[in-house]
Amino acid sequence: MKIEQIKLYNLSIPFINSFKFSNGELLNHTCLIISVESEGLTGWGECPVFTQPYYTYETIETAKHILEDFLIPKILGKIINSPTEIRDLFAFVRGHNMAKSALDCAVWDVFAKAQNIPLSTLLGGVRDKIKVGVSVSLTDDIDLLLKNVENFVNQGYQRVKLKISPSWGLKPLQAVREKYPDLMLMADANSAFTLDDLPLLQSMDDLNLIMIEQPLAYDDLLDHSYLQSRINTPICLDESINSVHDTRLSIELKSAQVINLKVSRVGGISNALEIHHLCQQAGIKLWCGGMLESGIGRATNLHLASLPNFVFPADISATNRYFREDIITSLIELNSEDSTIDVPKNSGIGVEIDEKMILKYQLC
Ligand code: OSB
Ligand code: MG
Repeated sequence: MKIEQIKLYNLSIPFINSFKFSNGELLNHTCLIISVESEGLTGWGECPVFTQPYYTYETIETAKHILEDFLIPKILGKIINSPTEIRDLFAFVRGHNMAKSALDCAVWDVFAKAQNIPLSTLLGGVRDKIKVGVSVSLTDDIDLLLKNVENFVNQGYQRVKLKISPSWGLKPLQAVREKYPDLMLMADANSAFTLDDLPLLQSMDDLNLIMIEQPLAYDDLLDHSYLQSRINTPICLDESINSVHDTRLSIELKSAQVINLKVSRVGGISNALEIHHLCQQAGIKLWCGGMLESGIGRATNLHLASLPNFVFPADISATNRYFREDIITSLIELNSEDSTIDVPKNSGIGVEIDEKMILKYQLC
């Protein structure tokens, strides 16, 4: 397919409530949206990057620069025979995975649309609805936390992830566990702990958590390996896994039993697929993470999460968990009876883009 046109939109969509984690607080979902036009079809991809380098080193400004000055010129006007070519074409840029992922996902979408099949079919997906859970913002106000969790549980979410920080100790987790003895509960530290917190991390073993996500440094695999050998709760890596190579190292070092796989963090669908297959062989369980995406990234994630080795409920909640309005014409909704979301059935990512909303939330 000839890549005829590529457009980039810089958006800021307000959240219903701010999202707080150990590195900062977000009031809006900032992202770059990419469209790729080919043979009368349009593919869409999202770069869910923050304005500050809180989570990875990328920011809106760096992603825009890398896309406009390096990645877009590399494929614009070229003939691409398979979306798997994109990863190799982008290999000349080191890192900048979120920038790469947006364009890579848009090309995968346009190829699935050209074959008139859902993206999940092109990827080898095996299910048409995805078990999902919800990620709950950081707060030390226990009453507010319990109210927030109750609200999500009442909506039908069966798996809850609490953001945690060492300064507030175990109290938030203990309070939720006491009220919900059987809930699938987990914690995400976003790298806020060190090995000095070992006793605190060991005491989490009493809380029957399904996993603890990224307790230690964002660029560490060795300390996580040490920690995993001293706690029973499975460690899940998020920030530490940015490539196939990181995945191989974490398997060799036994740094984690679970990986939270985000297509944006690993630089696109080809890398996500390779990591998926590698983990499947190595007995490392996956689940699909989220970056507070708009409907475009949320839809891409639903297709990816249909692959067989995604075994824990995904961080893909319904649109109304975060947004009053979205840039797709239909909202993504929770099936409250079984805590699932349907994989969109139409071709490609399977959702229709609301260009009026893109213009409404576009920054100049
Ligand atoms: O660590 O998984 C994370 C959101 C932004 C940045 C990092 C993370 C998160 C989440 C929310 O936990 C996941 C979602 O609902 O999209
Ligand atoms: Mg995380």
